[in-house]
Amino acid sequence: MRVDVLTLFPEAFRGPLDVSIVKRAREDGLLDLHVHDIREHATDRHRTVDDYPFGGGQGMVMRVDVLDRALEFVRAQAPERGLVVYLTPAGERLNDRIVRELAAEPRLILVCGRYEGVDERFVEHCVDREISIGDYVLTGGELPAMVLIDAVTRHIPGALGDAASPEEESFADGLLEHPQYTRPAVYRGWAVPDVLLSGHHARIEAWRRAQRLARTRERRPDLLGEPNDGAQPGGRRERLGAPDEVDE
Ligand code: 9D3
Repeated sequence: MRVDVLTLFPEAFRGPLDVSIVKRAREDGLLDLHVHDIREHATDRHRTVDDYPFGGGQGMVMRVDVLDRALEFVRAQAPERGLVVYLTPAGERLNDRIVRELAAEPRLILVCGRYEGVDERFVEHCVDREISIGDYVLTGGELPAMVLIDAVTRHIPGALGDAASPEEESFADGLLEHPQYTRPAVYRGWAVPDVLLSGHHARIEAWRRAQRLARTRERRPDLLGEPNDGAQPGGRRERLGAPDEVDE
């Protein structure tokens, strides 16, 4: 898959996409990532990319002409048309279904906004999809674009290696994960649940299932089809039960 990013801050993309699975996918040629500086497509001597909003209001708006030239320049670098995704707080909220849809594309062109956003004519005529990563305000679309690239990369065949498959993961079946433990079995008196050391596989599976359901009911009732009425406890996590007093 080819991914092109249009941004005013190309340097933001060094680092997060140069580690772990995404790094490997790029080295293996599974992900062909190109980051482009929108400012290179400004034409005046001050290299202006934004201007005041018509009708008044706060902040600045990214210019349709600069964005359109940047898009056409980038688009011409490869034969695939590319699905144009604009990262915006006003977009559809990203989820597992959308990630899978985007991962099936041969090419994505991600547009990162800064300031108050981009001229709506660019959205109307050039953008295929508007995506938000959640209901909180960030300073720009760069981190959301990196989130999207990371999530999509995991779905490129071969990117996770032979063992792992994104098909059978949490969210695929709509429940949160059960807790995981490894050695030592007791640390500072903190003991691993007995059932996991029992070797009784049916009981272990039943315990894990119950944990997944309890966690989902407590933390994400919306995943169980309950309306999200905002009445979840929230805040600092509860620590249930007495401290385990077990010798190491
Ligand atoms: C005045 C209204 N603001 C929207 C809530 C303006 C505004 C604030 C911050 C416009 C853009 C931004 C920068 N954020 C993004 O570009 C962004 C974003 C986000 O802030 N949260 C979640 N997902 C995304 S995707 C792009």
